[in-house]
Amino acid sequence: MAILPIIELPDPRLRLVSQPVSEVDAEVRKLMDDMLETMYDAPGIGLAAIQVAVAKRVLVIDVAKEEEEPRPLCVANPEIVWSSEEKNVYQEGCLSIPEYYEDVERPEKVRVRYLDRDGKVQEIEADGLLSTCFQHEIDHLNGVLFIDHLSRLKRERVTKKFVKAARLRGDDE
Ligand code: GNR
Ligand code: NI
Repeated sequence: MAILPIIELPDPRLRLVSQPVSEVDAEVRKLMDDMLETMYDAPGIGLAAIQVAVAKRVLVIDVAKEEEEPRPLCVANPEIVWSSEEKNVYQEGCLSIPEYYEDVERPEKVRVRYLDRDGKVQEIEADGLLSTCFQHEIDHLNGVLFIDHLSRLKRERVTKKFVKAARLRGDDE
């Protein structure tokens, strides 16, 4: 297993639409395992493959609390097949936008169909933090970031901050 570097705003790769995997083969399983290790190390509760610069529709999630047994979910080609009319607000953060947190409103519950680590079709109904996390990660697969759900003022403010920080670091030289 390996800890992979996480790309950050304003890296343009975060805006790519990721491609479905044709099957969950050994390469995809290795990606899932490396992503889990990277996510636990960060630490975070979810990670999409594009955050480690791989444009595949693969994500990992573990919303278990620190005192609970780990509950890793390995997910390929997820599809939201139903979402509730009821909405919920959660304060979100993103490993690709470090140290920035804002409230985001999303459907309270979602039903997600996906392929698991064994390539088996699974369907799960998620609520609470798990629902928020699935929606946040599936957004990443479509090049969407949680700041896209905020006002233009907030989004432009945080984007400019990260562009400036990248410039000061000399990222594009
Ligand atoms: O670690 C994470 N925490 C989090 C908190 C609220 C809503 C979504 C998330 S996902 C985030 C990790 C991440 O950036 N995944 O893409
Ligand atoms: Ni994120």
